[in-house]
Amino acid sequence: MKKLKGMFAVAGTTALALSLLAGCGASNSASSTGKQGASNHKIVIGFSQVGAESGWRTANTESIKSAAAADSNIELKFSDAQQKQENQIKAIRSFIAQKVDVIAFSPVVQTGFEPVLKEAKAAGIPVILTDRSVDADPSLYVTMIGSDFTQEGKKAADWMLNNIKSDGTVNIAELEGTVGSAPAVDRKKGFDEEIKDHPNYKVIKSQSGDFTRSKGKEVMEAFLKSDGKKIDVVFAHNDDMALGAIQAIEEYGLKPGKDIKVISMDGIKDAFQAMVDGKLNASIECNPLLGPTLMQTAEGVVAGKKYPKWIKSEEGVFDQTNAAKELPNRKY
Ligand code: GYE
Repeated sequence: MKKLKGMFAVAGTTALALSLLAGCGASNSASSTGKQGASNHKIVIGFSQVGAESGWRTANTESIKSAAAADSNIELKFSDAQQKQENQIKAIRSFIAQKVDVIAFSPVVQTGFEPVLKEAKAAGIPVILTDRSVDADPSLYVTMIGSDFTQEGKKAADWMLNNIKSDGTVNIAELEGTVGSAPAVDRKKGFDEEIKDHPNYKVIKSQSGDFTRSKGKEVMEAFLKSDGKKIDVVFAHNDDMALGAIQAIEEYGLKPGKDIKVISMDGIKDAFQAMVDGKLNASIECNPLLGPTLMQTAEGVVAGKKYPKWIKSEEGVFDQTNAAKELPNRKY
């Protein structure tokens, strides 16, 4: 498996935002490059969050808010889009009207942001993407801080191919993330690419559970109703949907983790507990602790520093062999 070479490392436990990303001098120079005449002008960042759909998201929001609060040079304007792109576009327009210094957002879906990104560019406000990418002209944003979701999908498939072996057919039920979102599109792509040369592994069901626990449970209930006897593996695009599916499997009278194997992504604490309890088989880590890197990058951008188009996270894979040891160290 190819190892990710990120500009900051998670190494399974801790996010280390390297100071080389933005440089320590950025915060001091920011006031001199800030608005005219305001010698102690703070950098105002307008941030539009996806919503509050998952444990991952809660940790991500907390990381962004606490990193901003810890930086006396930054003022954060935070807006929650409640998983709706239209709310996000409205929030970005309002940040433009307020003349913030930097706009940052985690796009709910990949398409449809070009017009508002052009408006930000015309207003001279730099845009930093966090967590999720967009399908747009890359000159419309400075950088994307986040994970390689295709790689995560591949890791999930590799874990399955190495640990769930069978001479017969392995039937997979897939719980997809939010339709049109980068993690749903790319995790699926990576997983499918990895299993395509293994014809006995078959995705027999695939539907969106919108990254939430309740939707994951609901969709899994429907899968069980139609194909309960056939399903060998659940591949969920995040832990929350897997945790919902685990509940559905139990209510159906089967043992999650044994009768039906469950693989998911994120690596939140609840998923570690489920692995320790033997109900979840593996979770592919996705690092939500992007706050410190976002603040450093925003300061650097205002100070005129240049960045690569993608600041990648480095992440691990956990299963029932190492979950108990890691659980006390989890930060989210
Ligand atoms: O996996 C999921 C959340 O974009 C990586 O969004 C993020 C995903 C994460 O709702 O739990």
